[in-house]
Amino acid sequence: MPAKRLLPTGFICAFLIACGGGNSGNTPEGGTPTPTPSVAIEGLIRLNQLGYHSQAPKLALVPGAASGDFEVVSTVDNSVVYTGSLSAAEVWQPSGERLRRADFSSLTSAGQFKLRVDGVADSHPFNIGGPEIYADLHDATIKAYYFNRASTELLAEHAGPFARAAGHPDDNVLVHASAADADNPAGSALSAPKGWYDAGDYNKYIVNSGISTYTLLMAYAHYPQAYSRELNIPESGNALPDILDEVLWNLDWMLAMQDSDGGVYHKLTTLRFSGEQMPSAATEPRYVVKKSTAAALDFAATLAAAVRVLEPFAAQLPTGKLAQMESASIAAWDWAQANPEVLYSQADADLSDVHTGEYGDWRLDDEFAWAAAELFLTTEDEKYKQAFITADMAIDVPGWQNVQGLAYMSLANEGQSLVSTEEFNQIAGQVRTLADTIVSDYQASVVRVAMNTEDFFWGSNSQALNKAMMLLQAYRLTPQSTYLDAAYALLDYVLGRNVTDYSMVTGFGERSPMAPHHRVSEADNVAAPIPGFVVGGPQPGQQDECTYPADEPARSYLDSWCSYSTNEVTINWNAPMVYLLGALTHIASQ
Ligand SMILES: [Ca+2]
Ligand SMILES: [Ca+2]
Repeated sequence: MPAKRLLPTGFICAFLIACGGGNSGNTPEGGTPTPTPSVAIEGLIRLNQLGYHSQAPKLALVPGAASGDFEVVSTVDNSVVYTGSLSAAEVWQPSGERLRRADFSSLTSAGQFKLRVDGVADSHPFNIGGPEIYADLHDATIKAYYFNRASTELLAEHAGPFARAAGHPDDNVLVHASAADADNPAGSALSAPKGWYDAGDYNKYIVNSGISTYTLLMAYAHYPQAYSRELNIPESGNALPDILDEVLWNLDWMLAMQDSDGGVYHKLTTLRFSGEQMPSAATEPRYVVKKSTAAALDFAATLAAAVRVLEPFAAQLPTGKLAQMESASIAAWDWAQANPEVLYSQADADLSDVHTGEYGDWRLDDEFAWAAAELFLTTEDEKYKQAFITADMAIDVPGWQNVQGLAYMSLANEGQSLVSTEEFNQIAGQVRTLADTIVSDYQASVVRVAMNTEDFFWGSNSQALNKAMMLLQAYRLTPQSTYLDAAYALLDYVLGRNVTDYSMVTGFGERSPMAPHHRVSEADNVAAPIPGFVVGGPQPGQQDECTYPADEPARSYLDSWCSYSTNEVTINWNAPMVYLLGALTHIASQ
C-alpha cells in the first residue's frame, strides 16, 4: 500500500466547508500554559468533545477511583470557572466499569474549557456556546453523502484533497437471473446511475436507501431554518436547499430501480465485494437482482414522502417530476399488494452467487404500515389509512428493518387534520409512550444515557441517534424539557461521552476514528478519513474476528479498517445525526 499523505492543519476546513465555529479544540494563542496535573488514577474523563449548547445538560464521566470535587477550567487563562462534586461511583452494566458523573449543567457561559479532577488527566478541551457550535459538524454529516455519490467525478473545488475520478457509471447494469422477466431477460442491460454508495462498499441497496433518504427529507421538512447554509456541492447556488439537492441525487437512482410492472429491484450490486480500490478502479460487472416486497414498500414510502417535502419546490424541479414520483410510489405499493411475501434471502438458490450485503427482512408488517402511512398523507386516500390500521404495528425505535416508527413520525407531524381526534390521540400517544420509555432509561442510567445492554447491536450509534430522533418527535408534540435533555445526552454519547473516548464522527472531536471501514478513505492516499461519517459504534459481536481491546458491549469497538462490525460507515447511520443536529441547533436558537 502506498505511503499516505498527511493533511496540513486546517485543510479540511479550508476546502470542504465554511468552518468558523472554532470548535476544533485547538489551544488558543496567548493563554497561560496549563500545568500538567499529577496522574495517578487509571482511566480518562470522557465528555462531548465538540461541546455543549449553553442551555443543555452538561455531564462528563469520571473514573470511579477518583473522588472529591471536579473543576471546570478555562483553556484561555487556566482560571477555575466552576467547581462541583462528583456523584457516587456506580457500575454501568454495558461497560462493567465503575464510573462517576460530573454535572456542570449550570455553567452556561460561552468559552473553551477542560474538566479537571485530582489524580486524573485533564479532559479533552470542549466548548460551551450558542446554536452555532455544531454547524460545521452538521454541514459535514450532510456533505458525507456527496462524498459517497456514485457515477460522478468529485472536483477539487468541492472535494479538496478528496477529489476523485468518476466510478460506477451504472449505465450498463446487467439483469441478474433472479430478476429476469419477459421484458428484461437475464443478461440484458439497463441504466440506473447516480445514488449513494450505501456504506464502506460500492453497492446500492433500496431498503437502506429508503430510511436514509426519508430521514434526510424529514430533517429538512421539520427544521427548514437549519438548512440555509450552502455545502459547496455542485448544486450550491441553485434554487434548492443543498440537502434536497443531495436527496434528489439518490431519488433519481431509486426511480431507475423500478421495473415496468411496478416492482423494485432489491439492490444494484457486484456479485462479491470489491477490494480496497478507488471507485474508478472497481470495474466488476454490476447487476440488478430480484425484486422484493421490502424494496417495493420502502421505495413506495420514500417516494410518497418526497412528493410532500419537495412540493414547495415544484417549479425548480423538472416538469412532471413530482407526478412521476407519486405514480411510481403507487405502482410499487400495488406490486407489493400483489406480491406481499417476496422475501430476499441469499440463502435461496436463485441468489446463491450474490455475496454482498443482504438487507434481508422476514417481517414486513412494518414496511406495509410505513408505506401505507406515507401514501395516505400524500394522496389522502382513506384506503391507505385503513391499511395502516390493519397492519396494527406498535411504535418502536426505527431501523432499516423496523420502520413502523417512521409511519408514526410522519402521521404525528402531518396527520392531525386528516384523521379523527381519537385516531390522532392514539398516534401521538404511541410517540409519547416510546419517548417516555427512553426518558426513563435515561434517568435510571448510571451514565445518564438511554443506552442499555441490548442496544449495543451492529450500528449501535444509530440506535442512539434514532432514539434521539424519536424523543424529538415527542418534543414536537409536547415541548417537555426531559425529552430534549435525553436527546442531548444521546448526542453527547456519540460525540465522546462514552467509555471508548472516541467522538464517533470522522474528522470531529479531539479523538475520532482514523481508519473507518470505508473503501474510499482506505484507498485514497490521504491519511485523514473523509470527514463527517458516523461509524457503527461498539457492539460485542466482533463478527469480523479482529482483535478488540475489550469484549463488554459498550467497550467492544476498534478503530481499524479490519473492524467492519464496529467501524464501518453507512448512509442510514449518518441520517439521524443530520436530523438531530438540525433539530437541536434550531431549538437552541429559539
Ligand atoms: Ca442548492
Ligand atoms: Ca421489517
